[in-house]
Amino acid sequence: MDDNSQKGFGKTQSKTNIPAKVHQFEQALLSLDRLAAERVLIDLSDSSVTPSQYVEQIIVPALDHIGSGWEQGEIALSQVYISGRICEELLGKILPSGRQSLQPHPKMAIAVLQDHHQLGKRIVHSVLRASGFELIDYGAGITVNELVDRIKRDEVQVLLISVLMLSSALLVEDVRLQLDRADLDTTIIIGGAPFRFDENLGQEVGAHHTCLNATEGVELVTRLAGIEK
Ligand code: B12
Repeated sequence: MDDNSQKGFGKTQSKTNIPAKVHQFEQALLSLDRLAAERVLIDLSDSSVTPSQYVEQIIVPALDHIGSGWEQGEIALSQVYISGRICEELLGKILPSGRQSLQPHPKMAIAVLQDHHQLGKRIVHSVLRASGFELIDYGAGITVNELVDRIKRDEVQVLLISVLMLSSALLVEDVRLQLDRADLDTTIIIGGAPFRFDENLGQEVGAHHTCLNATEGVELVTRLAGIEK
C-alpha cells in the first residue's frame, strides 16, 4: 500500500530530537530550500515514527510557527506561500497513496469551506483513504449553499470540514442550520487551526465532533462506522 520506504522515508534510526528538527525544517522552509526540508524528514525517519506522525510532529508545528511569524510581521507572505508549496510537494511523497480494502461505512464527504488552505484536508483525506474509507472530495473554496446542495444531492451522512480561517470556521454554523432546516441528520466533523487554538469553537458553531489531527479523524470515523478495533 505505502511505498514510502523506497523514497528514503521510513529508515531505521535512533532517538530524534523533535523540537530541533521542527526548527531545522522551519529554517529550510524560510530559506525556500526544498531539498534541505526534505532532508530533515528523511533524516528523522525512524522505525517507531510513522509518516503521519512526522506530518503532525514536524510539518504542522513548523507551519504554525511560520504563521505566527507572519502575523507578527517577521515573515513575508511570499515565504508563507513558498513554505506551503514545499510542504504540499513533500506531502505528495510522504502520504500514503494506496488504499486498504474498503471498510463498510456511511457515505462521507470532505471539503475546505470557503477557504483555500488545503494541506489539512489533503492529509485527512489521504490517511482516511489509506485506512479503507472512501470519501467524496468537494475540494476547496466551496460556499455554504454549494456545500449543502451537494450534501443533499449526494445523500452524505458524514461530512468532514476543514477550515483554517476564523471567518470560515464561523460559517460552519450556517451549514449546520441549513442541514437542520432541511431535516438532515448529517454528522459534521470539523478540524483545522481555529479549532486547535480554541477547544470550544467546534461546539459553538454546531459541529458534532471536533478533531485535532488526522489520526483523531480516522479513530472517530472508525467508531462512527461501528468497526471493531
Ligand atoms: C500555509 C499557509 C498559507 C498558504 C496555504 C497553502 C495551501 N496550499 O494550503 C497560503 C500562502 C496560500 C496562505 C494564504 C492565506 N493565509 Co494562510 N496560513 C498558512 C499557515 C502558515 C499554515 C497552514 C497549514 O497548511 N498548516 C498545516 C496543516 C496540515 O495544518 P492544519 O490545516 O491545521 O491541519 C491539521 C489539523 O488541523 C487537522 N485537520 C485540519 N482540517 C481537518 C479536518 C478534519 C475533518 C479533521 C479530522 C482534521 C483536520 O489535521 C491536519 C493534520 O494534523 C497558517 C498558520 C496556521 N497556524 O495554521 C496560515 C493562516 C491559516 N493563514 C492566514 C491568513 C490570514 C491567510 C491569507 C488571508 C493571507 C493573505 N493576506 O492573503 C491567505 C488566505 C487564503 C485563503 N483564501 O484561504 C491566517 C488565518 C488567520 C485567521 N484568524 O483566520 C493564519 C492562521 C496565519 C496567521 N497566524 O495569521 N496561507
